[in-house]
Amino acid sequence: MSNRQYSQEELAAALASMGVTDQTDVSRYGSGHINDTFKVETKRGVRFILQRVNTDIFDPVLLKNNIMRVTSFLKGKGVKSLEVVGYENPWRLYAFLEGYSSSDIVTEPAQARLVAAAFAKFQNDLADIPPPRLEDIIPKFHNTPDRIRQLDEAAERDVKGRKALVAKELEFVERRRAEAAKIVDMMAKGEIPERVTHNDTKINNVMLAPDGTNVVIDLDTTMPGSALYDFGDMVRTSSAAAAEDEKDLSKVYSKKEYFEALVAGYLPNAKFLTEAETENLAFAGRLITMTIGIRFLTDYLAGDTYFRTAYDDHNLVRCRTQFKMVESMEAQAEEFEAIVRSCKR
Ligand code: ADP
Ligand code: GN1
Ligand code: MG
Repeated sequence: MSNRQYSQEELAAALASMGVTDQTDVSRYGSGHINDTFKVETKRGVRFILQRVNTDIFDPVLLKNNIMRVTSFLKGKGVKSLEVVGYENPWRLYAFLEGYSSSDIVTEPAQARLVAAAFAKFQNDLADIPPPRLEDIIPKFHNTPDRIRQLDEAAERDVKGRKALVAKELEFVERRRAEAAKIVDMMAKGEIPERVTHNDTKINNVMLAPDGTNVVIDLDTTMPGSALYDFGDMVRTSSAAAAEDEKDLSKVYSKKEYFEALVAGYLPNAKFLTEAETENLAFAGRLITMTIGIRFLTDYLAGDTYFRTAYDDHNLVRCRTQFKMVESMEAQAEEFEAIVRSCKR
């Protein structure tokens, strides 16, 4: 997505539509790839997060419906969550989570443990949200075979003439096609259950406070899904030794002690997991990491229309980082499986 510019008048009108007229500063905030996020300071000293929802990606009406249902359900349960102050599509205003911070990379195992416990609790908290089923806000969001289909299409069209530059990456995917359908197939056969999941459990979507409390944010993709993809995306981002877009691939690998901390934080708090789910936790890390890499590669081939990018080859750099992470997880597969087995006991 291009970095759309907003005039102060446009931002002021959005804020006014949600009752805020005393802002002293409105500035870009955070490192999300999808929405346009701003921090708002006011004369009263109260701060807000202002967001313009990416309407190229989300149906804003369905999204608002999901967000209002999820946040009010959690609030009713006394679970600290995003507090919706105003919602006038495509704009919305959240209370600023004072005292909490998010990071793009884990720096100690204890942090990975907290993140995994937070997402397990999130899944648990939403397990009994009353019907109707939440909207599939982005259909087939974590459907790896469908993501490969989209990659094939983008490579076929090759609108930017970039296909020749990514032969190695396409080959990487080719070699792993056979295992791509494992989770969706298990779901289709009823071997693993559908749950209400977050679907974007990357490290910067949970805010932590120094006292260890946390708030799960970025609820846009909270919808029916698999706990496996949720755990897998924690492995992708919270076991990584380097940033998602690190160019020096020698710095990119999956840290065993962070993986161990993730399992230790997740399993005791995700008592709902079935045997079949537990058995596939380590595999899920590899699969979603490949899937996100495929999405970055697809966007690179399609001309960078989906993820926000900061420079020309940004999506390609991100793809290579993901694929390096996959290789690192593959190399440690047996050790990771053993960690899950021993933690389960
Ligand atoms: P995106 O969908 O683009 O990733 P997010 O909703 O994750 O957008 O927001 C981007 C970043 O803004 C987050 O990673 C976090 O650092 C910050 N952020 C979001 N909501 C809040 C909030 N309520 N309080 C403080 N910071 C927030
Ligand atoms: C996007 O919104 P953000 O930056 O937290 C994306 C995720 C990807 C992630 C990769 C709605 O997450 O699916 O895993 O980038 N969100 C959407 O960093 O596509
Ligand atoms: Mg986010």
